[in-house]
Amino acid sequence: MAPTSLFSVFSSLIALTLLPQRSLCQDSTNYTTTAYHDPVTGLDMQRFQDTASNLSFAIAVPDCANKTDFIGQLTFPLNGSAGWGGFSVNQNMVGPLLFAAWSDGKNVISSFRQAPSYDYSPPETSGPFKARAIAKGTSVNDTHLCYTFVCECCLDPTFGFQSNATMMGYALSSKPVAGAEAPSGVLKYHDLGFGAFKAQLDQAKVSQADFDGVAGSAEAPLMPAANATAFNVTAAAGGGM
Ligand SMILES: *[C@@H]1O[C@H](CO)[C@@H](O)[C@H](O)[C@H]1NC(C)=O
Ligand SMILES: *[C@@H]1O[C@H](CO)[C@@H](O)[C@H](O)[C@H]1NC(C)=O
Ligand SMILES: *[C@@H]1O[C@H](CO)[C@@H](O)[C@H](O)[C@H]1NC(C)=O
Ligand SMILES: *[C@@H]1O[C@H](CO)[C@@H](O)[C@H](O)[C@H]1NC(C)=O
Ligand SMILES: *[C@@H]1O[C@H](CO)[C@@H](O)[C@H](O)[C@H]1NC(C)=O
Ligand SMILES: *[C@@H]1O[C@H](CO)[C@@H](O)[C@H](O)[C@H]1NC(C)=O
Ligand SMILES: *[C@@H]1O[C@H](CO)[C@@H](O)[C@H](O)[C@H]1NC(C)=O
Ligand SMILES: CC(=O)N[C@H]1CO[C@H](CO)[C@@H](O)[C@@H]1O
Repeated sequence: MAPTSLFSVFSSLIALTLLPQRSLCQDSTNYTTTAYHDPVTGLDMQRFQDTASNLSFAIAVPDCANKTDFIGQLTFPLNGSAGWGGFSVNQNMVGPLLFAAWSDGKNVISSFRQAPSYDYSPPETSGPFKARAIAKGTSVNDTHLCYTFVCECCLDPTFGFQSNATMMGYALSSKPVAGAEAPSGVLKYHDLGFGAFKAQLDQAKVSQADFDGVAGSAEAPLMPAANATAFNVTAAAGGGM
């Protein structure tokens, strides 16, 4: 899967300048998740790793039908605390449930977003979805962020998740988040990378007991800012490139 064909960009001009760079560079990224044993949670997860940017996203789902929760682990480099990384529940940027995490200099701050267009920081959105940090798998310093979390009610078709395809998107930016102390922080362009990957969720299943064992230690969710807009399910159904 070409990284640039999906999870598109804020302007087609920028897209044109990024496309050749990524496709000409030697890129050993495998855009299908592979097996990953996470030593922190002890879970056998599936993990995507972007070798160009060093962003990785690991996922485990409970072995039980009709579940919308997952345990995720997002890691990526920071530059003097600056930057943000995130994922989309499908291959698109415009429409589906998005998530971003960053550092406020001390802690990991995160929020859910929904992009009505490509051309500005996707506004914060509110809904039944929640991210709850797993403290033993969460750390941040000036150069590195690791956020291990339970994502509750995230893999819902209503929010753009397609259980038949299980493509997901990722993005990474080196740019400082303005107002980083709040979940409404302003996200700048994902200059370090973006794209889609195939999340092999069938192979990311862990027993409900193991899932609950890890999820049970998760902290209270970081609540969205008061002005977050309610998630628009109509827009999620429409999708975008
Ligand atoms: C990517 O990972 C998948 C799943 O493990 C594997 O089947 C495939 O061979 C890998 N592709 C490459 C190019 O390594
Ligand atoms: C990614 O990680 C490798 C191995 O640690 C390192 O050599 C490389 O500089 C890193 N690249 C980026 C963009 O952080
Ligand atoms: C880190 O940020 C500084 C200041 O913006 C910049 O000069 C430098 O190139 C960045 N380093 C990396 C590895 O991106
Ligand atoms: C930042 O955290 C990473 C990952 O835990 C670690 O490898 C690195 O040494 C840390 N950097 C500093 C300056 O502590
Ligand atoms: C998955 O289902 C959605 C919604 O029904 C459809 O739009 C999409 O084309 C399907 N994808 C695949 C790979 O079958
Ligand atoms: C909420 O308020 C913050 C801070 O004033 C602002 O940056 C953000 O764009 C607002 N979000 C929405 C969804 O209006
Ligand atoms: C929700 O999205 C649809 C389709 O993009 C749009 O027509 C509608 O105005 C949006 N609703 C709200 C409340 O923004
Ligand atoms: C309501 C709903 O989504 N039900 C589904 C639960 O999972 C089983 C097995 O995967 C499906 O057959 C149901 O349609």
